Amino acid sequence: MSTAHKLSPETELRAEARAAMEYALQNLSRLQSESGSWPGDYGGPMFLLPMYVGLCHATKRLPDAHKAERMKTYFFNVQRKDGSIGLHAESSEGSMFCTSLSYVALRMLGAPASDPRVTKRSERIHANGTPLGAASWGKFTRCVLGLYDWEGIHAVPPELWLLPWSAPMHPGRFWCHCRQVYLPMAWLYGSRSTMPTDALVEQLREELYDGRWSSIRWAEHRDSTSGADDYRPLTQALAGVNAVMDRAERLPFKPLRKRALAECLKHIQFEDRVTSYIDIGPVNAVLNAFVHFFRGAEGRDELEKKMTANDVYLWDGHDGLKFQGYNGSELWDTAFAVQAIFATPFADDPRFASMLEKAHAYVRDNQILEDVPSLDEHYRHASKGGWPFSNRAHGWPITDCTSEGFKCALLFEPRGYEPEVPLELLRDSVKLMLSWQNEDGGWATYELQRSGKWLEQLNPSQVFGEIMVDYSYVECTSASVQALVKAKRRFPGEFDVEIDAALRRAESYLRRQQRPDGSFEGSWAVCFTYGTWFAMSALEALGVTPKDGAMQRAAQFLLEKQRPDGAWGEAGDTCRERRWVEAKDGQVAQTSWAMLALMKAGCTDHDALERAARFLISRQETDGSWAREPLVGVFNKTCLINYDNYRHYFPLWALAEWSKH
Ligand code: LAN
Repeated sequence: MSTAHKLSPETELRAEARAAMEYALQNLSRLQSESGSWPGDYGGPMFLLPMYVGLCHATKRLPDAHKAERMKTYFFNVQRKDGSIGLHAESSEGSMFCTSLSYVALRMLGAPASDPRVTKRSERIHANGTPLGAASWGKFTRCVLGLYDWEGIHAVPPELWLLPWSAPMHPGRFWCHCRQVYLPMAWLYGSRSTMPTDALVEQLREELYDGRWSSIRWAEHRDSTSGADDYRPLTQALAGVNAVMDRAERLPFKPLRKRALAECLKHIQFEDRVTSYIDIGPVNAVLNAFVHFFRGAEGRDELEKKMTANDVYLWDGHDGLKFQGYNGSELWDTAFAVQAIFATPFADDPRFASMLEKAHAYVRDNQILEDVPSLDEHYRHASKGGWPFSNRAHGWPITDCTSEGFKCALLFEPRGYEPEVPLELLRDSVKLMLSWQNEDGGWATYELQRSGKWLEQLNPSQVFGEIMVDYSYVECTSASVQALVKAKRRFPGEFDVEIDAALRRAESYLRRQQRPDGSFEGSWAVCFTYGTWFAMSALEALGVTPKDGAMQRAAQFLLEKQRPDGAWGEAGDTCRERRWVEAKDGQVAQTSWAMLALMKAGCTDHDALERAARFLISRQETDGSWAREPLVGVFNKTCLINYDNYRHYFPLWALAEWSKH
C-alpha cells in the first residue's frame, strides 16, 4: 500500500485486518465442498484406528495396499520418540492402551515384527509390563481378537439392559456415548465372542506376552494398570460392583442371558437403523460391526451395511490415514463459518454470495426432520427440528449444534436464500431446545441429565473422565441461551413465558460455573479461553452489562493470561489437570476465543485487543489460511481431537468483530 506510511498505526492495522478478512474469505471459499460444508480432518484419538483394523482383520476385509500403507504411515508419524503411542496424537506420555493396540494393528497391516519402528514399540510395551496393564477398552478389544482372555476383564453383563427404569444404574440413564459403547460390549461379552485364531494371532500372542501366553493367570490382571492408563483409578464403589457382577458371571446357569442378549441386539439394530448404519460414534461403529460379524449368516447383511458406512470415518490427512472421532464435523463447522462470514463487512459482497448460498443449503438440508420411532422404548429424546454435529444421515441431534444451526437459519432468513427452513421446523427446534434444559438450569450434550454425578464413581474406562452421565456444560448452555434469546425475538409472544423462565435459570447456572479466578472451564476445546468465550457470549445475550462483576472478573482473567506477543496459548494438559497450563506458543484459535470473549465482556483495554489482532494477522499465510497448530479440541478431559477448520474461521470471526469494536 503506497500510502501506508501516511496512516496512523491504528488505521493501518484496521486496513490490514480488512485485507486479512478478504483473504480468509477467499480461502474459505476455496476450501468449501460442493455440498456447502467445510470437510476437515477429525483425527486425534489413537485408539480408534487400531480397533477398526482389528475389525478388518477379523472380517477378512483388510484395506487395499495403498490404504494399508497410509495407515502405517499414520502410526509411524504419531509414534513418540520412546516408541509409544499416546491416548491421542499429541499426548505428553505414552499409553499402554494405544501402544499395544496399535502394535497389533501394525502387524495386521503387514508391518514385520523386525521393522525397527515396530521393534521399538514392542520393546516399549515390554519395558512397561506387557499389555496386561492396558486400560479396559484395550483389554476388551484384544479379547475379541483372541489376544487376551475373557477371564482377565470384569463382567459387562447384558442383563443390565433388563433392569427396570427406576434402577439408578439403568444403561438408559448413561450418557448416550457411554451407553452406545457398553451396549455392543455387553453383547460381545455376554456371548464371549472371539474371532477364530489364525497364524498371525498365534504369533501375536507370543510377541505381546513374551511367550508366557499359556501360563498367564488372567483373573489376576483384571485391575492391572500401567501408569499412564490410570487417569481414573479404581474406586471402592467400582471394585464392589465388579466383585458382585464377576461372581454372578461365575454361576453355572444364567437364566436371563438369552433374553438379555436379544434385548441388546434389539438396541444395536435400532441404533444402526436410525443412523443410516453410521452409528453415534467411532467406537460403536466398530463394535456394532463386530456384533453382526459374530452373528454369522444372520448378521451378514447388516455387517455389509456397517462396513460400507464405516468408510465415512476414514480420513487421509497430512499425517496419514486415520479413523476419525465422528463421521465429520460438517454442520458444526458450517454453522461457525457462516456466523464468521456474516460478522465481516463482506457478507453482501457478490464474490462470496455463492459460498453463502451453498452453506445455507447445507444447514437447511441437514436439519433433522423427525423423531426416531418409539423413542421411549429406545431411551431416546425427541429429534425433530434439531441439528446434528455432522449430517442428517447420522441423525443424532445435539443441543449446541441445534442452537448454532438455528442461529444460522435466522441469519439467512432476511437475505432471501431460498427455499428457507420452514417456519414449522424452526418452531420445532425452539421446542426442542426448551425441552433439553436440565433441572440445574444448564444444557447437556444430547439428552437430559438422567442420573447423578455419583455414577462417575463407577466409570470403568480408566482413561476418560466424566463419561457416565450427560452433565450440563457451559458451552451447550451458552449456545442454547443465545439461540433462545433470538427465538424470542423471532416468534414474539409465542414462547415468551417458557423462554423467560428458561433464561433466568440458565443465567443462574452460568454464574455458578464461574471459577474463583474469573474463568469458565470449557469441556470440548482447550479450555478456559473457549469456556470463557461461551460464557461471555451468553451473558451478553442475556443483557448483562460490562459493569457486572462476572464480566469484569472474566475479562481480568483473560488479560492476565495474554502473552507478550498479543496471543493466548493453553496447552492440552490444561484439560487433564483442570488448571491453566501455558503452551509453548500462542495459538490462533485460542487467541480468537479470548478476543471474542473480551469484546463480549465489553473490554476497554484497546491495546490488548489490538495486540491480539496484530498477532492473528501476522500468523496468516499468503493464501489466506492459518497454519496447522497443536490440537485444540478435547473430550472427556483427556483426549485431544482435531478441529481442523477452527484455524480458518475463528481468526476471521475475531478480526471481524474487532474491526467493529
Ligand atoms: C463430540 C463432538 C461434538 C461435540 C460438540 C458438539 C462440539 C460439543 O459442544 C458437545 C460434545 C460433542 C457432541 C462431542 C462429545 C464427545 C464426542 C462424541 C465428540 C468429541 C466426538 C467424539 C467423542 C466420543 C465420545 C468419542 C468416543 C469415545 C468415548 C469416550 C465414547
